[in-house]
Amino acid sequence: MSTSAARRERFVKVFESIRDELIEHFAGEGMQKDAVEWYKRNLDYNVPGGKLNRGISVTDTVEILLGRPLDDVEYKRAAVLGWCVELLQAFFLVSDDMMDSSITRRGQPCYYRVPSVGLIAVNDSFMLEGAIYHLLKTYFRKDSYYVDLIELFHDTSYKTEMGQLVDLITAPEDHVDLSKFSLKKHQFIVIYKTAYYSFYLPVALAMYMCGITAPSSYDLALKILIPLGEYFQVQDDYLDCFGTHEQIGKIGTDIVDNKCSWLINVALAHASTEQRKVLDECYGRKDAEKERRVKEIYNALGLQKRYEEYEQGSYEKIMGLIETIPASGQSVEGNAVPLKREVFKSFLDKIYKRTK
Ligand code: GPP
Ligand code: MG
Ligand code: MG
Ligand code: MG
Repeated sequence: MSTSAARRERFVKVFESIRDELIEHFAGEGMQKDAVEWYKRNLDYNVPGGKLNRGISVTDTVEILLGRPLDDVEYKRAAVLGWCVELLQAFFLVSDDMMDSSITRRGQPCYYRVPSVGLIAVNDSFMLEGAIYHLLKTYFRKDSYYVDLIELFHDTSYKTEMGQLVDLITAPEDHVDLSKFSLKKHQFIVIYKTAYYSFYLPVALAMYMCGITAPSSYDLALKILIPLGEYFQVQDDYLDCFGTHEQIGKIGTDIVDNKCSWLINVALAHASTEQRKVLDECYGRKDAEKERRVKEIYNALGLQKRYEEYEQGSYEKIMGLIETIPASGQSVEGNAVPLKREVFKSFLDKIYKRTK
């Protein structure tokens, strides 16, 4: 397998051609010149600038499942699916940043904060989503699994929106009530808002493309990928507070936004009566000094160390789940190829101990 830098470069090359195809189609609808330019800026600003783990996982998984390098046509199709995941992610992030009142994303101002954009970002986010279905139709219309791909994108988006809803209503701006938080609620939120679209979606897309049809294979993938996604969002919650802006490309807002984050739940479980009082007074307030006092308590409670323990435990748990797959792969009648451990190991390796 090629190096990760080479894989990234090959994947990004495909974005340029997809973007040009989308723009060309857009212009072909008779759209005026400034609208065409607007759409191009939307795509360039919001789609390619991230870590691309989700998108590249589609091409990596197809390669692992087929057990050989992909030819140019196969690679392009797998990469189109990968870019569809990245478009979905861009759609979510543009709108999430408005809902979370975030400041920066991927080292640049959040899209809605670009002066000429503002609330037009709402429509622009819809257009990023629309591009997914346009691409699926262009590239997969004739395939037996075309409807499976569409359904998968629809079902996954719906689940993510359900998670986002609970994330938002558990964090009202005007009313802080920490007794409403729990690790159980946190788990529900992160599975729905992150795990399905970030982990199950890319692998399931690759599985459809490789001729895996048995529902039991999708169940098995889900059983491993949901805990993996949960672990990933706990990392995101941790980095929101303890990651630097240079590392994560964004400024954390979870404390000020009153979010039901992993950190506050662990802090609540270990806080003394006095510390609890400070958390009640300072969490979820638009006040930098209060935010600092919450962080002080996080430090006093040794949350960095507790996180490292969680990280270790998650890794072992997920490796254990991966090893429930036979070493030779899971072979099911009707599937064109077996489901392999390496699919999940390669995904786990991409995120284990990440700092960005
Ligand atoms: C991550 O939450 C979850 C999402 C980005 C999904 C958003 C879903 C929508 C339906 C819009 P987060 O707010 O912790 O992410 P970040 O830390 O990157 O802002
Ligand atoms: Mg959010
Ligand atoms: Mg956010
Ligand atoms: Mg976050």
